[in-house]
Amino acid sequence: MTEPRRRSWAEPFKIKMVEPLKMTTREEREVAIREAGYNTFLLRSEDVYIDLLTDSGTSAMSDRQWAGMMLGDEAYAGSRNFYHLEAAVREIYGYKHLVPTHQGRGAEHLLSQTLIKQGDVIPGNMYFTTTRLHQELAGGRFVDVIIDEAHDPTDAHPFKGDVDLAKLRQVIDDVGPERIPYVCIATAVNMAGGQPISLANLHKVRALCNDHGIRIIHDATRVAENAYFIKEREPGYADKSIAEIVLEICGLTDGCTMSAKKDALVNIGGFLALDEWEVFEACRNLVVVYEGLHTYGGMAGRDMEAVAIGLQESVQFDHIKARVGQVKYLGEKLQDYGVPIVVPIGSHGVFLDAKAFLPQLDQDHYPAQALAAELYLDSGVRAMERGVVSAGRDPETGENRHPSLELVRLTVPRRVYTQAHMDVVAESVAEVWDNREEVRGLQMVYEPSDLRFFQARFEPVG
Ligand code: P70
Repeated sequence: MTEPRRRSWAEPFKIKMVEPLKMTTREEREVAIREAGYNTFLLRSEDVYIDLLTDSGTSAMSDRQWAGMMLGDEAYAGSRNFYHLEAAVREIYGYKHLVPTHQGRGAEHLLSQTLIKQGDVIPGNMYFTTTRLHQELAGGRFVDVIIDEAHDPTDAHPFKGDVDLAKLRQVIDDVGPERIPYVCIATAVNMAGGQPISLANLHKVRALCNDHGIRIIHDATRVAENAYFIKEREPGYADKSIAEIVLEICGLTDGCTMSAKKDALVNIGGFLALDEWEVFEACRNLVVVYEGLHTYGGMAGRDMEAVAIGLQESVQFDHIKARVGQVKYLGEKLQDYGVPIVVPIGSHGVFLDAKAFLPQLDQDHYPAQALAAELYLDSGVRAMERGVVSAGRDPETGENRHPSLELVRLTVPRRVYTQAHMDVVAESVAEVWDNREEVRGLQMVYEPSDLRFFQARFEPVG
């Protein structure tokens, strides 16, 4: 018997337009990162070689999406593209009513202001920065009910996005269902490292919420990526299509907030989708105050068309396999170098475990922030801190939150970089890994009040 020959896979597209990248010297990068206050958010993108800050709004649109941009109906009211988008959301996600917004946090804002009252509690499978802030601004308090495994970067649980039902039951018992306007369920949980929730778990969450008459609102930002992991890992789903799995997930929830800048492959856009008429109507009333008319919500007609087409593309198997496959390729390279990363490798990026990478640094010296700056210095690769800076301060005590996950996210934009770019990234991380003992910590010298990670400034300690 001969061994079956290895069969490689490649991207299911070819490249029609290119954007040249600027190369910089280490001396130039030293100046750039100092001027940016050692915060990769404050770098000029011109000074970045491979930009893995985020997968948000950074993906490459398809020729069909670009063609759709030319079909933008820029009427103030009743744009044709709105109806296309509404039809796509109904077909792919199955939610009844659509409120367009300029991006994900616009949807979070409308939903939080509509459903949350002072003193309410919103359980969720790990916080997300903007989501939690909007819950807090509306007078609510977020409570984490994700399984413990999600907080351990070394635990290889296949569904680290799962809800711990005992924790959720406890919150319901403690505060009472009337204080819980909804449970917030994210797919491909971002802050856990792009970790999926299983359908088995979501079915149980639904049953528990049904027992108490509690809604579930879904952060659908990366639902197609979650669906891919379900198809790969969850018994009984191997023969289901990504579209079928996405519909099943959405069918177990009452509505969603969506940043279309991720799964839906556009540079800007988002929406809120809801099954309940009354909640929809209340949000539709608010959208005209904060975003724009209810048939564009801050998006141009052309943007809505690109989202409608991108949603269709997001559930195509070849696309999602290559997308998640490229992240896995990078993650496995890093594992080969012995670099500590969050396992299992996530959906939209590889997350370096900065505590294990830089054990000499106390969390109050911002190891993830320091590591992201060091990586930029080495090669011009831009990553994002996802640790103590991102976690911010507790609004009640004013103290820094100390999350167990202190991570640097190497986020892979969709359809933008080649495997060769991934090789360069992996080699740069390996270089920093080899010289890790020399990396120094940082101190914060400027701290904005909200979402501080975006604009905070740092200096190296002594
Ligand atoms: C990222 C981006 C955005 C996002 C998300 C989930 C699961 C909602 C949103 C908000 C951008 C970002 C946002 C805050 C901090 C850092 C980066 N995530 N839910 O890079 O959507 O950005 O469209 O308002 O991931 O992960 P939007």
